[in-house]
Amino acid sequence: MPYHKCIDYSLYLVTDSTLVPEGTTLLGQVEKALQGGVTIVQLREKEMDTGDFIALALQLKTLTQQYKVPLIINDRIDVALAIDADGVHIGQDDMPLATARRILGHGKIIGVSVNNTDETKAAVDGGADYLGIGAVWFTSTKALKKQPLGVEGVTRILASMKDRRIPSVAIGGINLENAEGLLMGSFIEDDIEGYPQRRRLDGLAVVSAIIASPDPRITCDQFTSILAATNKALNIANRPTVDHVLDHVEIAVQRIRDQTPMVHHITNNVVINDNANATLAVGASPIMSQNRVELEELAAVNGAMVLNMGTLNDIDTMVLAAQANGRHGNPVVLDPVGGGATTFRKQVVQRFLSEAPLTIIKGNGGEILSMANRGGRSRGVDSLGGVDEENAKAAVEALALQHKCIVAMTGPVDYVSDGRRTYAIDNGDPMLVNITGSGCMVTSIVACFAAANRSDYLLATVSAILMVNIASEVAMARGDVRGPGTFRSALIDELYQTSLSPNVLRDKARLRLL
Ligand code: 3NM
Ligand code: MG
Repeated sequence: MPYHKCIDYSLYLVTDSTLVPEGTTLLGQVEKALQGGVTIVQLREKEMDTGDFIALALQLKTLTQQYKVPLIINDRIDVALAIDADGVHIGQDDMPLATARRILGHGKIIGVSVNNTDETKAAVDGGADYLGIGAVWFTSTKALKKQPLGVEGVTRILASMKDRRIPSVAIGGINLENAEGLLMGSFIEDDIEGYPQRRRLDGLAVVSAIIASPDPRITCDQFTSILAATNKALNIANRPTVDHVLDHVEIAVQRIRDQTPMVHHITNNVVINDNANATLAVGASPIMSQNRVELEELAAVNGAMVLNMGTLNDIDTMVLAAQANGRHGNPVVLDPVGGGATTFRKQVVQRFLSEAPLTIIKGNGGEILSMANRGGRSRGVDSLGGVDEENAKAAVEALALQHKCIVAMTGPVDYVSDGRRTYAIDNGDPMLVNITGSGCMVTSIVACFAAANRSDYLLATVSAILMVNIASEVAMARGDVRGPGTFRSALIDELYQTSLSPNVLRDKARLRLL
């Protein structure tokens, strides 16, 4: 459910072909807007025939793909399916959310328009990926059925989403003059479980101010500057940097230790004990149940789920468990163990991708390259050494964009991407490859971090991988490790001990933003 997809909603363009200035085209205007930094596009055509709509949508898809930006179709699920768009946006009078989800599956984005707290609750509970909150102000782009919300109404809706928050954009009458006031005015800071929680709009959805602009590129540059300036004023990192990660890893670890999230594993028989011990060592609570009867109850507990396909005993139960966790807002981490090794495993990966709400995919080089159709061999379940950086980056970015989740590829260098930003981690002792299941252990730790750090799954994943890798270096540096057996114990010790303060990290972390 909430927040499992990783999408940048900050500058959300909604199209309207009736508003383009004389002498310009919709595609031309959208391309300029993409050059100016639009992060997501919704094709909204209220009057167009289906054939024309599909033709236009296909052209737009070619364009948005060039800019690595998702394309959402307004209302028309048939058109979204026809062109394999990234998702749909539905209004309160359109197809019901549950029906749309059944048709589109979990791999697609579904946004819902809301105007009050009841609609908001229904959309969040129903598994929407994001909200369009509106209308903020009067607009000549659309005939409004209800009074505009104003900044105060938007704030009320944001505040109503307590701990179950999903990304939200505001829409209706937004322009360069009022954007900053809306972003700043709707920001809320309060305390949930001892941590400051910041609730704010994740983006601005704009029609006429961009589409009717004489130069959408300049207009979007200006919106982007406003978004950056408000982020700065609110002390929110604009584009996560290496420093941002290093400053936040310690609190990310502390959150696990404070919250003790439950991490439900359906993992393989080889690593089950080590995964449980590693989970405990970082401060989370492991449960290794494979029984279908209790999966719904387990999913209702705050935590995360590991879906490790090393031993595929009961795939249906794995899918059901992932769906139950998704419904309850828990992140789901897929480890596609041996994913490229056999035809059967390739099919199972495809099934998980379409039926399970995945938050993070964490595999080794062979598995991730194979999923991205960039070669990649799996020999049994072990990894096959180094992958060149260009290929690795391309694979994690493509998969993250395609499946709208975080993708991590582990190996001598680890790569983590949300599709737009990719980190490389050069840490990790070579001894890690001499114990079985060290990759599966990373997946467990990723799930622990994701469970306790839901507002930033990219940061959670990078933090987790840094932690295991640095713990492996510290373990080897102790001097009492004589081989894989003692290393295995030392690694679990160091996961338990390691405190990743910014100072320690600055000393040890070898993290690069590619
Ligand atoms: N939906 P402009 S308001 C498409 O309230 C749309 O749900 C709204 O256009 C809602 O940015 C709107 O030109 C139009 O004001 C917004
Ligand atoms: Mg509609």
